[in-house]
Amino acid sequence: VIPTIDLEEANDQILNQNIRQASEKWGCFTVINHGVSLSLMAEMKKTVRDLHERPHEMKVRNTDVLLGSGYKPLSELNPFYESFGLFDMASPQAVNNFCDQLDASADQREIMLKYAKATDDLARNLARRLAESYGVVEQHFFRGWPSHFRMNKYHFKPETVGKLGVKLHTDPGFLTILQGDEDVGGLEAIDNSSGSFFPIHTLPNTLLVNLGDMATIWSNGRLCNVKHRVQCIEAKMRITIATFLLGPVDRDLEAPDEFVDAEHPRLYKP
Ligand code: AKG
Repeated sequence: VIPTIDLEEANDQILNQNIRQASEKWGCFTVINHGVSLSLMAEMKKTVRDLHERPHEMKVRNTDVLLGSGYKPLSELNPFYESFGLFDMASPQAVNNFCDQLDASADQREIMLKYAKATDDLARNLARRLAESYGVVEQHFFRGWPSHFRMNKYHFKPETVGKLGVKLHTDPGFLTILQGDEDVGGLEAIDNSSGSFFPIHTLPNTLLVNLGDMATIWSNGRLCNVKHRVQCIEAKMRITIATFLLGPVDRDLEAPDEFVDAEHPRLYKP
């Protein structure tokens, strides 16, 4: 149901409006011709799968930079979800540090660096297009905002079918780029207009874009922070990779004046 947007659409205005409409109505959409090559996506998937095979003692070296930003092991609270976390993925030094901790090979390191840059660039490009679509003068409003990388592995088993791998939430940041799992579904989002869940399927060579809480605040309530969750629907291992463009680190986010008028009073006051 959610729109698929071709980022090679030649007319910038049409493209920006498509992004804006999908972001307002659904808070999520898939993109094609997004500039992250099919081979890089596949190599990154394989790298994440391989890094998850590392021994537990090595995985726990992926420690927090900010609270909750590092490795999340399988736990009592969530016995079938584990995830690596890399704070500030736009910094090659942070990516290299992560690779050191996990003894990544030279090839894996190169893939991580390339993929982190490509998806972070894509997230920022989409944020800039949103600003352009509303005529916001400060188009690079996200300058200096960090991005966070999450590499998820779901250990779905016959006994976990019907259970939640990730509970219902909105992403706290501005915008998320997700490389889903083409083989194993389970991601579901809420349709804002009906309140019902719908499944999000992953097609090869596509990426999913989600808008988060920061986008709703920045747009003074116009952009939808889509609610989503992951349900175990079959007993198979599932791997997904998320790039979160977060928000400002040194101040509260305020909607630019372009979003505020008599009909749209300021909703969020820092
Ligand atoms: C998240 O990391 O915020 C997710 O919702 C993960 C989605 C997925 O694994 O499909």
